[in-house]
Order: sequence, then C-alpha cells, then structure tokens
Amino acid sequence: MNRLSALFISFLAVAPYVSAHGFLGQISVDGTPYRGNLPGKNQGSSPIRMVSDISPVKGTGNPDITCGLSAQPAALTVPANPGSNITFQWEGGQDGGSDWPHNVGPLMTYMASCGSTDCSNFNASGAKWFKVAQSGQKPGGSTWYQADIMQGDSYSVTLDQNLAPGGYLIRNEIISLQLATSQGGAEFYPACAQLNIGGSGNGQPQSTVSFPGAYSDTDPGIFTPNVYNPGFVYQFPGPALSNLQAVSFDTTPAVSIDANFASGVAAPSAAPSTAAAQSSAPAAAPSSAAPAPAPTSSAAAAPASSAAPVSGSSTASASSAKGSCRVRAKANATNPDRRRHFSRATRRTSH
Ligand SMILES: *[C@@H]1O[C@H](CO)[C@@H](O)[C@H](O)[C@H]1NC(C)=O
Ligand SMILES: *[C@@H]1O[C@H](CO)[C@@H](O)[C@H](O)[C@H]1NC(C)=O
Ligand SMILES: *[C@@H]1O[C@H](CO)[C@@H](O)[C@H](O)[C@H]1NC(C)=O
Ligand SMILES: [Cu+2]
Repeated sequence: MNRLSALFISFLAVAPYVSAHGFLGQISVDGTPYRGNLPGKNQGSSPIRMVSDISPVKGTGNPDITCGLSAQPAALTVPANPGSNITFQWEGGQDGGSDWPHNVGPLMTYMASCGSTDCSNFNASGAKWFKVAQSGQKPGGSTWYQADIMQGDSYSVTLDQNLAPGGYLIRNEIISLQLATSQGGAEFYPACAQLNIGGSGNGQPQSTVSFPGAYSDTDPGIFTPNVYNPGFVYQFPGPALSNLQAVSFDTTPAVSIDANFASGVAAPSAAPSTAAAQSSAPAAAPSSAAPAPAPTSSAAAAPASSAAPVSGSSTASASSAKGSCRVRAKANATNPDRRRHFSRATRRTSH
C-alpha cells in the first residue's frame, strides 16, 4: 500500500471521532453570560482562556492539562464575589453547534489565585490549585453527571463565602473515560476562566496542587479498566475538596445563551457588542483584530437576513434579537437532545 492511501485510510478511520469533542462555550457569573471564543479563532474579548482546538488533552504529564490545548491568557477578568454562582456551558463541535458529546467520567472544578499578577498575564503553569467541586456518578452508579451535560445542561458552582478577594483562575474540567479502559485513553478537557473576586473574605486554601502534577496516568480515576462494570465505584483523581470548596455544585438546566452566540463572538457585557449582535450576527466580527471566520466574510456587509455563521450550513435568518435563538432552535429540528436543551433555554431566556 502506498503512503498516500495509507494516510487516506487512517484519515477515514479517525474522521468519525473528529467532531466528538468540545469546549467550554460560555460561563455566567450570577446570571451574567460571557461567551468564549471558538477554539482557535480569536474573535473578541472574553474571560475564558481560548483553546486551540476541541480535541482532548491526552496524558496527565501534558502541560496543556493546565487550562486546555495551547490555552491563551484571556483579555477579560470578570467580577464575581464569594458566594457567586458560576455556571459553565459546554458545547460540542468546532463551532459549538451541538451538545457536549460524552457521558462517562467526572466533572471537577478548581481555583487558583493569580497572586499579585493580573490574571490576564498570569502564567497558569505556576498556579497552585485547590479543588472546589467534583461530580462523578449519580446515585445508583449507572449514570454520570456528565450525561446531563450531554443533554445540554450546564454545570454550576456556588463559590465559598470566605474566598479572599483578588484575581483567580477557575478551572472547570471534564474527563471523558470512554477510552480509559486502556491506560492513556482518558480524555481531559480542562478550561480556565479569569475571575476577580471582590468582598472581604480571608480564606486561604490549605492544600494546593499543580497541573501537571496533580494526576498520574495510572490513577484509579484516570485509568479505569472496569468503568463499564456493574457496581463500579468511581474514585476521583487529584486532591480532596478544599477547605474553600464550593457551597454547592450541580448540573443545572442550560442557561440562556448569550445573544452574541449567533456570531460566535465572545460576549462581554459591553452594550455596543450586544447591539451589533442583535442587528446582524456578522457585525460583531470587526470587534476583533483577527480575521473573521470564513462564514462571516461573505456576509460581513450583508443586512440582517444573512445567515449566522454558526455552522456554515445554517440558513436561519437572524433578523433581530431572536437571531441566536433561531439558530439554536433550528438545530433542535434534527436532534431530540437539542430540543430538550433549547426548550429549557428558551424558557429562561428573555427574548
Ligand atoms: C509559563 O511557565 C512555564 C514554566 O515555567 C514556561 O515553560 C512557559 O514558557 C511560560 N509561559 C509563558 C507564556 O511565559
Ligand atoms: C446557579 O444558577 C442557576 C441559574 O439560576 C441555577 O439553576 C443553579 O442551580 C445555580 N447553581 C447552584 C450551584 O446553586
Ligand atoms: C425547536 O423546539 C421548540 C420546542 O420544542 C419548537 O417550538 C420549535 O418549533 C423547534 N424549532 C424547529 C426549527 O423545529
Ligand atoms: Cu471527544
């Protein structure tokens, strides 16, 4: 077999899995949503550190296990407080157009102080992380909280009431174990966002860990040959929950998707970008110095009837503030999971 056809065959073998990954698409702080950039696109300011690709991090010693594949510091550090509700919305596919694709394995959340450095300049490889939340198997053990994420739910944590003020990274991590019956098979999806905690707490985390360092490829929560056996009891990797653990954490119904979703552009609170997104999805592209993603370029000057560049195949007419909802609603026509997800989101959304 010549080299080209070997390559072609290996491409075919890999292709079906390519889209079965995802990324952290949005966080919300006490209900205020902040979009993240699509992986590898630099569309605008966000508190979510952009990763380069939707693929998982493999191997616990990989430096990308800190904040995700080639994660870049984010431009924004957004305000939060002790006791704030931080919600994470995971999405599937390169454009976030589908639900999170995996349902076996834990969700864990860590925080680390940025110290005296502004989080936008903070090198996360030096971070001292404390674990604030972890969700594994549901009662009964046969399903996982991650399966809720696959149904379109969000994950949320209520921060400790005594967190000391200052800049923090919050690291929400999904580990998908469907291939972890082999050592090295676990898929790590860490994602970091930058928070500036206010208030006057004085809690100091008692024991902290580093990434890489906190996990090993042979940990019983990472190499899980028995994960599909009845009665399997999951053992979380990493440290125990911190003294500054979250007050509560859970999977929760999807939060409303920020109006700028239709453009795929990060969605800071700034009014101008919201207005831009509402008049026409592609209009938000110029807010970034980066080249517009391909689907927007032909539509950049088009009026509101242009297609939102969500998947390149969408023909939804983003004619108003409903743009994002219409795009999302359209997606639900083909996938019953999405129907559940977005009927929930629609109930919660004001537009
Ligand atoms: C962050 O720190 C690590 C370890 O010291 C170093 O290898 C890396 O180059 C640093 N990254 C940046 C962007 O400075
Ligand atoms: C965070 O807020 C959302 C939306 O109101 C809610 O559904 C969720 O239960 C809250 N999370 C926690 C951990 O209380
Ligand atoms: C999406 O689902 C909602 C709720 O089930 C429904 O009202 C709406 O018509 C659906 N949208 C499309 C395009 O099918
Ligand atoms: Cu995947």
